[in-house]
Amino acid sequence: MLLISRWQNSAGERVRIALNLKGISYRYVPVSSLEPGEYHRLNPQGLLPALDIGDGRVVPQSSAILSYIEEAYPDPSLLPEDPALRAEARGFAAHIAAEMHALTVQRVRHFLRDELSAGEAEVKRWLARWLGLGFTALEETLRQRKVSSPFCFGDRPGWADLHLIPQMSNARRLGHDLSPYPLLLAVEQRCGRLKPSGRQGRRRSRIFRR
Ligand SMILES: N[C@@H](CCC(=O)N[C@@H](CS)C(=O)NCC(=O)O)C(=O)O
Repeated sequence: MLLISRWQNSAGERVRIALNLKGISYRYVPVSSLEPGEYHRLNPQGLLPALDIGDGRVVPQSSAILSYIEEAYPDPSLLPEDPALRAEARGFAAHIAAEMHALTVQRVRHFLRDELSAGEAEVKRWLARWLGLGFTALEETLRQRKVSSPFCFGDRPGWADLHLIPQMSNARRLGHDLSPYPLLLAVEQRCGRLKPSGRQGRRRSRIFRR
């Protein structure tokens, strides 16, 4: 499989972490290494990442890619066994993808600045609004869990964690203060320490980091 993505692309990071958690080997192809126009031919949506799964098939959208990986390589699962917990993990992740990432991604920031003439302060307010609401909701969700666990929804990192960690790195790069979210920070710290095992471990030093 080929993961076509870009450095510091948080939707791509979700997929990379999922592949690492499942121990699936893949080749990373930086979009910058493709010929001009080639990526749009492969993925008419034009957004990163995309996963080339062979036979000329290219899957766009991290949520679709993650579902494909989970269905094609079910073991180990990225989702909790309990259907209710599964739904909670998916809801947590969807909040990140749809309500935080989609509103703060680079093309939205550029549109605000370049097309709507928003100044630095206004763009900052925009980011603070959507990231602040989002992280507050995520922190509260973890606080309200019926059973607390080292990772978002269990003893192993999975669907929710692989959405959370790249979003936290992304927010930090955008200057958002994460100190009001101790539960999220604790999950991030645990994820950051995880090392891959076996052959994969010799190639990568951490599952959640490059
Ligand atoms: N919903 C998409 C979001 C993809 C997305 O927005 N990717 C960003 C990078 S994180 C991108 O392609 N940006 C390029 C652009 O905005 O033109 C997914 O989850 O894959």
